[in-house]
Amino acid sequence: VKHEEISNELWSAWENVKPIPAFSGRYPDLSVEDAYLIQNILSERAVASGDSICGYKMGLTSKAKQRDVQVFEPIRGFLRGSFEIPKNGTLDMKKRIHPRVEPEVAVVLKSPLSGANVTLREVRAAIHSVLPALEIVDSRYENFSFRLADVIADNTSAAAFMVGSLELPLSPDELRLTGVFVRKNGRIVETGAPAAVLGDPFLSVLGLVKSLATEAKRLEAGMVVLTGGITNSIPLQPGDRIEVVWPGETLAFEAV
Ligand code: 0L1
Ligand code: MG
Repeated sequence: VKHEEISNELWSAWENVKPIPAFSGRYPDLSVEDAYLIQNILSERAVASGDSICGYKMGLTSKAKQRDVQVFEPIRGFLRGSFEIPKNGTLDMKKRIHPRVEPEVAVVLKSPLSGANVTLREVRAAIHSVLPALEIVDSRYENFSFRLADVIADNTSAAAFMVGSLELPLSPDELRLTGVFVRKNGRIVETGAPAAVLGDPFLSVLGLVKSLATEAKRLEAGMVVLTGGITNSIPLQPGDRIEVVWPGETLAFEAV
């Protein structure tokens, strides 16, 4: 498979805000391994262009998201420093193809995590804080239509994210049942709780560390991890105002 060629097409789709057909149609034997190689080329290119890798994201860790896109396996992508949007900021729709927003739990690390044999206890000990977050996904594929290898190659549709500052419970039992809802233009459109994320968002971090270990990579202190969409993602149009409401903190932005 032509890794360079596919990564070039994805990079151009991103830069030119122009969707492309999924690759699995053209390359039926595109594997998950190929897809992560393509994703790595994109991350190297992002760094070469002056951006940083500030963390990672897990995708498709909830049943809601899996059903939404008909892909039934958790996947990993990288977060670029330039992806972060400030609280109460705006999302520039001219730079987006067909963006959607989803509520997530973010984890910030105080110490590195690595290795295929990492334990949940080690994950908990490495966590600095658990924070409310939202992710903007924006598939580079036409009609948000793709298969597993396509979406991995496309850096799991990663496009932007926002992280709050009010810490959520560190105790897994409490965190699981801390509710969140999403308001779009004043009306509640989705409700959920972190239990939707593999039953425990820290398991998402565990899976991420194991997945990175297959490439001899690790999570560094200070990195942000998005653990995966809790609910279905919500399509955005210019003029939409989104509020992701957690107990004690609301993350809001306006699509312009
Ligand atoms: O949870 C996620 O971030 C999913 C990423 C891939 C699927 C999508 O584009 O919604
Ligand atoms: Mg997500």
